[in-house]
Amino acid sequence: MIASVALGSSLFDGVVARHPPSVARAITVIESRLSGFDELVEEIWSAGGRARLIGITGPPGTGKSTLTNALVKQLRCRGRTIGVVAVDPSSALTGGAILGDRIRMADLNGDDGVFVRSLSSRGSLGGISSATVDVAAVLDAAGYDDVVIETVGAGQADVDIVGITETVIVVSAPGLGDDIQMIKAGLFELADLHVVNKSDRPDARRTALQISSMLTQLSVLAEPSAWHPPVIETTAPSGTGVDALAEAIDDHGSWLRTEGRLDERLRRAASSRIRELAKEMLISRLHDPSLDLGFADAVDDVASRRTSPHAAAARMLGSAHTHDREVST
Ligand SMILES: Nc1nc2c(ncn2[C@@H]2O[C@H](COP(=O)(O)OP(=O)(O)OP(=O)(O)O)[C@@H](O)[C@H]2O)c(=O)[nH]1
Ligand SMILES: [Mg+2]
Repeated sequence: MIASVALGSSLFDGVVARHPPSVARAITVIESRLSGFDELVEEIWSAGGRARLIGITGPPGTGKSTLTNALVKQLRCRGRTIGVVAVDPSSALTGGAILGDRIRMADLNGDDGVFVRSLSSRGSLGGISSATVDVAAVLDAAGYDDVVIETVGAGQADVDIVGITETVIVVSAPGLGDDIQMIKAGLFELADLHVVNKSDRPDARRTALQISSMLTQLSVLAEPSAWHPPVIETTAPSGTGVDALAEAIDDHGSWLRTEGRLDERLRRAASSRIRELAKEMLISRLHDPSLDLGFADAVDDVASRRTSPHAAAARMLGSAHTHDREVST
């Protein structure tokens, strides 16, 4: 116990000193819930809150990783330090995509103002969205000015991650169906900034115009002081348009602050995080064989129609709750 506290403290000192091995180790401790986790996570949380969290999402293959790379370089030129969390959705399928991301990120290697961490969709306790948020919190505590989180726009995980970021960039690219994919995934309305990447392709302008016209339609319904998401065209490999993207991120940040909207975002982030973690904890308790929640009895009662599944589930939650109180006192 004492050793794990000491481990947590010294590790934390390393994190706030932005010592890369300590940052990497802290991420592992948090991701895998290793010894020292509880103390570390408290320290990390109280030290954080200064970084600008930027989310980059969008349908697969639109160029998010390439754009992240270009944006990081652009932000570095502006004198900012950056932590990157890249969630690789396809690694579970191909095993090779992470390597692809690493290669593209390779030109950032050797710069101690940049720290890149890839997470695969599997292998993280508590799920990918939870791991991503925790990694972002470590990078924030480590004092990186910006923390860029790249996820694929395909599911709830993205919505959760979007919920914690200050500025959400939704990346699309020209090509049949990309805009439809974005709408299907519920990403369109989440965007603070729209990027149409691959603007070197001939149909890029048309995609940008489509997005602009959808935004114009939506803006009719918006409140007068609402933020109007700009549409920025980029070519990520050459960095074309990425300076305009960096400007737009600044503009959105200024808008949040002058309009007093930042607090609203922080509260939204806090509530989504607490709900998510409470759900995780509840689920892990329900599956914990060392807790006697009366599951076997409940199965008997429900199967023989003595109890409805509703009442049985409620009873189990009740006992999970009681048990929790016993443990904590
Ligand atoms: N022509 C062109 N190709 C691009 C551009 N940006 C990225 N690409 C290419 O598009 C492909 C996908 O790029 P990624 O950056 O991996 O896209 P992604 O959105 O991160 O992909 P996932 O993470 O798998 O969803 C790669 O072959 C890139 O080289 C661009 O601006 N123009
Ligand atoms: Mg990618």
